[in-house]
Amino acid sequence: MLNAAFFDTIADPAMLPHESLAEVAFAGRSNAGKSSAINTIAHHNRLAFVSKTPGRTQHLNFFRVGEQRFLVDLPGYGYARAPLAQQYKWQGLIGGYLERRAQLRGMVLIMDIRHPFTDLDTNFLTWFREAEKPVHILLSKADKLSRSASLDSLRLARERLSSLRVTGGVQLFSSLKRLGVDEAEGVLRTWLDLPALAAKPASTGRADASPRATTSTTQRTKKKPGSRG
Ligand SMILES: Nc1nc2c(ncn2[C@@H]2O[C@H](COP(=O)(O)OP(=O)(O)OP(=O)(O)O)[C@@H](O)[C@H]2O)c(=O)[nH]1
Ligand SMILES: [Mg+2]
Repeated sequence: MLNAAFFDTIADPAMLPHESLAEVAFAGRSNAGKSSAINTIAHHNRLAFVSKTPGRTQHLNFFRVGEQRFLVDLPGYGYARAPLAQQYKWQGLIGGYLERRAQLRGMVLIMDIRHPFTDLDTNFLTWFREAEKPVHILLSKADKLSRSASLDSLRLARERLSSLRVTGGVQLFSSLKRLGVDEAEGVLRTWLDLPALAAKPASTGRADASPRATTSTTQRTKKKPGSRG
């Protein structure tokens, strides 16, 4: 399990945390489910701010998930009612961050499974290609479609990605049903050099604990009452 703790809210690129060694950004259209996905993957309620009002996440919100490791909740793009000045600010802050942040290991792009690959998503993906960093797509709110419609959408998304010449994974995801959580967590752990998820007992999957792991998830499980940390 990935345990996240809120770390900081950043509105100015000069204030990005220096102590970060590795981070993964969550991007996507406004209201796509970015904050919900972070909460679900990080096993936390109300960690990242979820809202029915699009455009609520306005800054870069950093969540610490391990020693010097962070998830970054980005403001959504494409909220039509956002003032133009705010949209430009978005481009400046987020664009600069995604382009220049050396610690950024990859981007998780959230797309509502009912409206994937809008022009904005496509432009954003082709723009991010220049960064030469991996992308992992969550087709979110998969609970809104039947299983077979979801699988069709997954297949189409894979085709779409390869036609855009973007190397990246795609998966189904639902915060509501907790669908695809382990798969997404596995990607984050790999990108952040965190220890791999323990294989489930009945699974035949590889059980290789990452030899490069620098932190241990067991490290902070035994907390003395009253102790901090
Ligand atoms: N049915 C369903 N609804 C979801 C799911 N994930 C998020 N939602 C809903 O979608 C809305 C937006 O979710 P957020 O997580 O705040 O979306 P966001 O992408 O962070 O939005 P901004 O910060 O405004 O860009 C909320 O009403 C959520 O409850 C899901 O898996 N299934
Ligand atoms: Mg949000």
